[in-house]
Amino acid sequence: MITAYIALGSNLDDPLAQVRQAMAELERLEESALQAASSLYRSTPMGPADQPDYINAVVALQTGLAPHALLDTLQAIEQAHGRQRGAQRWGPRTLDLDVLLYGEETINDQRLTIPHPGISERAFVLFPLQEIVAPDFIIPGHGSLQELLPRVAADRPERLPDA
Ligand code: A4P
Ligand code: MG
Repeated sequence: MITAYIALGSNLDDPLAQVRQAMAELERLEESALQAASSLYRSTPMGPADQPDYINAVVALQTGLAPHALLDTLQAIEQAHGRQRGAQRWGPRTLDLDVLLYGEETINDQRLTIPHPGISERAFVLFPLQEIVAPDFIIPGHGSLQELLPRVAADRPERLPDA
């Protein structure tokens, strides 16, 4: 089993419910066990500003699924949430599930880039991640979380109270 970190994001059709339900679905994922889940966060959109705020979270998943099988499964969940892939880069979406990390593996092929290319610059990823990893956590190729967090502190997302 490998520990994979998954980022969840939604800004359409009741984003809080989308993310909560997606977490419940990740809990039931085949060959996998949910190890930890962050709080939910509200964040301002990265990309086009004329879209609703996002709800974001990060989970740690122990999984026996290979990276591409994991991506297939995550994309099936996105589809079940009515995800429509629009033409606009970084446009609004009902549910986005990104593989942030897959153990210590580095992958660069047509379908997968791991670590996720945006991981080290996104406050809406780093703050939730901080909640569920050890203080000395290293993102392979990017450095320690403690080093990265201050650089995105200006964009700190709002942590929502536990439901
Ligand atoms: N792909 C490659 N690597 C990965 C990976 N590590 N995890 C490929 C998941 N997918 C990966 O993804 C496009 C293709 O990326 C997939 O087919 C897969 O093979 P997509 O989900 O269809 O499109 P996307 O998510 O719109 O693309 P992109 O550019 O990855 O968008 P991002 O980076 O996910 O950004 N603002 C806030 N505040 N919070 C957000 O969560 N999210 C986005 C989307 C924009 N602004 C945001 C947020
Ligand atoms: Mg995506």
